[in-house]
Amino acid sequence: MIMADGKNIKRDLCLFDILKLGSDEREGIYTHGTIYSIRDIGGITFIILRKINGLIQCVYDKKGTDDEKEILRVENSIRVKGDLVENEKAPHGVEIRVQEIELISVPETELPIKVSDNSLSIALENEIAVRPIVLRNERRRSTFKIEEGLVRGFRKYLEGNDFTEIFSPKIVSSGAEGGSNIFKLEYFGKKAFLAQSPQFYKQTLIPVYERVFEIAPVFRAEKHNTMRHLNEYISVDFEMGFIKSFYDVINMETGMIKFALSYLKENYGPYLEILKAEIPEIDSIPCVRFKEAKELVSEKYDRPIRDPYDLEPEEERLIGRLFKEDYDSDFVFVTHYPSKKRPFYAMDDPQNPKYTLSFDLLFRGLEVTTGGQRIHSYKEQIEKMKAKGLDPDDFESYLMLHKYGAPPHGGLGLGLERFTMQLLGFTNIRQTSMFPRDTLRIAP
Ligand code: AMO
Repeated sequence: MIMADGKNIKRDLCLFDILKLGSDEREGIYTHGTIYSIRDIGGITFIILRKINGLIQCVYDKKGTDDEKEILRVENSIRVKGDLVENEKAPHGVEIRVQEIELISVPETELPIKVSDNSLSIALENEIAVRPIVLRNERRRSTFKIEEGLVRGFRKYLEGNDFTEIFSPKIVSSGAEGGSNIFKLEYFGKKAFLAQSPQFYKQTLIPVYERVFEIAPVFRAEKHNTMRHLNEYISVDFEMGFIKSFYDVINMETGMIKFALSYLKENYGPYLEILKAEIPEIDSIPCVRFKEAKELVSEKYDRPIRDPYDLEPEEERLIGRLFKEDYDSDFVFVTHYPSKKRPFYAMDDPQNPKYTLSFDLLFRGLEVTTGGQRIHSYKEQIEKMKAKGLDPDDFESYLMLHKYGAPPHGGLGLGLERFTMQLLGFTNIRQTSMFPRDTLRIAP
């Protein structure tokens, strides 16, 4: 009988192992990978292998047999034995002089596009249809490694600040964010929805854990295809209790972003280099009130204020530009959004209830986060629901939070794909969603 003991998980040398080999360990090494590209120069074959964390060059003195022709094909998985030698022109400054090649697996057919092309000249629409293979391209692979790095950075920071990680249901009985962008489900004869956010659950867990976070998919039935909307995206949510004001949430987010960006720089250097990503330096982030931000932009760029209750995409861009020009900041917190446009759980500003104790974070001119302080008093919450035309009976389980007591609390939701898109200087959110869901697509 086979008994799994969790011990036999060794593999051939990975790229990082290879780069660490001492001068006396470089002969007769074994490694495996998939052939990314092949170049033939004067009878010598240069094979670039795609490995777990990057590319490595293998040099093969071709003998030209039919067997070898079979082995040396793009996307074949192979295992090589050879000596590691230095070559400053090769990726990472080393190459493997191959002695033996073992063929492990062959594709059924050739790739429809050359995935090793750096520029990958293919329109985004067409690219998404063949994402499963385009992801094999180093630039695409790096994009999603960086996204992973961001998530690891956010998670590490929140764990370090005593947040408990939660996993809330995505099939829910009521919408948390209001509006019509909610997917309806048929659930064993009952009305159900796909969660627009983990809002109710993260608040519910405040009296339990005081600080919670979740990084998970959420669903929005956006009916239009835009550069910044997906129908399913990854929301980085946190919620914290015993806050003195929503600036505690703003400060926590500033700390989280600073940490995640340094974590990226420290641990994801090769991927950032491949994409020539410019990581912003942050010391502190300016905060400006919604109304003032609108007026500043209107004055500086001579633009009429059209919608007093929300920011138009162009206004967001201009606020971003203004804070870059005047404060050299890639980020700006816009605070005190009008109550009219904020959900029913947002706490109104006692100084002026037309506005809320809430904020958005703009990164290079695009909203990447919404957050704020929540209502924790039962009576206040019921009143605000009614004022917004909602029936408190539809929110019975959520209202247990208020009914049975909760400390002042607040939190936020950050759109992961939007954040990555801005960080990498992309122009379409589909570039940072591995398998995007929009009105046109549920596959791949
Ligand atoms: P909100 O609805 O503003 O707030 O969403 C929070 C953040 O999620 C991102 N986002 C999106 N990303 C891609 N596609 C979409 N369709 C999409 N919609 C939103 C944005 C946005 O800033 N519960 C609150 C958060 C909170 O207050 O804790 C919420 O979900 O980056």
